[in-house]
Amino acid sequence: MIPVVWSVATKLHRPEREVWIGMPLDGSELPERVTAIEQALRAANHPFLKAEQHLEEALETVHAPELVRHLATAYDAWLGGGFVEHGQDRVVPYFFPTAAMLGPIPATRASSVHARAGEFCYDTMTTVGPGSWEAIRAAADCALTAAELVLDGRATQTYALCRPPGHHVTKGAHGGSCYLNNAALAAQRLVSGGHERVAVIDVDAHHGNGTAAIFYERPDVFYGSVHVDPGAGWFPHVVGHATETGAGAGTGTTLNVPLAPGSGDMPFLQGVQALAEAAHERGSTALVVSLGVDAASDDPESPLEVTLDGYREAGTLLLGQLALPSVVVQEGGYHLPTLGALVSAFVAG
Ligand code: SP5
Ligand code: ZN
Repeated sequence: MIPVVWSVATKLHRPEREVWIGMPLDGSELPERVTAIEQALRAANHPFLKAEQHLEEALETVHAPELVRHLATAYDAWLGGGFVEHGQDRVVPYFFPTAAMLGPIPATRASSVHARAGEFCYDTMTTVGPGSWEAIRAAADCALTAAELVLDGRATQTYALCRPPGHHVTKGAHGGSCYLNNAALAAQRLVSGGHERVAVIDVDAHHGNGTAAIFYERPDVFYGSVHVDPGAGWFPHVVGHATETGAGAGTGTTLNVPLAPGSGDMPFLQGVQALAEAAHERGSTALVVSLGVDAASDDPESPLEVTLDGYREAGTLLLGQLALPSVVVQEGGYHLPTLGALVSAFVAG
């Protein structure tokens, strides 16, 4: 059995639409995801613990204060800006001040929220609405509490039922249905709690570009990910390649295993095994698993075709065989009928 850290507030974020190539599509990262996972883990008799609230400063161990402030205030600013009257009831950026746009000119922060949103959010899918901030905070609280349970010795392995997910969030920008980087917060908490070498292993179908960027130049936190090849046209499109291995003091502490669409269990599990070996070889004393189950064959957001048994075996490799003090952080997984069983199979493994 594994203690499950959760918060009912994670359901308050309701992204009813995500704007993709300019079209408002139905949201995929829904509150019902929490209910589905909760039901499966309760049925399997895992004990449930409520997340403890943390101060906003705890979020700044990983994130720029400006991103935290933006997320905390954007929806109220949107309400005050008249955009609901224009027909948009969620914060959606329309303007992106990219490095290429600015060139050498020092930019100021945009005074209006509809322009400012594009400085902090790098896509149009990841909207902010009523209740989003409460859920974002609650997800971070789940990850931090789960890490603290491990640090206190109250559990050796914990599962944080985080929602919204987090692995696409960098120090200063969010996207990919993510707002704050729950896994990076857990890893940093394990470091500050005394673990000199922490490994983050990411089995979500997508490359966790946010976690990768946060730790890219850090020698103390290894980031390893198995994911659908971004070069084959999949989010996050421009990073997540095997050639990215860290830089500076973090040279050699990043390992990406991109997979071809449709590749199934075998390459996925070989990738997980390679990541577990790398984490072991560098003397990691604690593990964070970014558990996305969107690599599953019935998931609408990825083409990886991993089975339920594949996820169970991945759990055996990472929690059973690597057997480090571990915090499992929920990331993606969008097929509600099988979501709970996939998460349950991983932790059972
Ligand atoms: C945490 C996580 O799994 N984030 C996933 C982010 C990737 N989302 C990309 C969505 C691309 C558009 N999806 C619309 C599908 C239309 N058929
Ligand atoms: Zn994903």
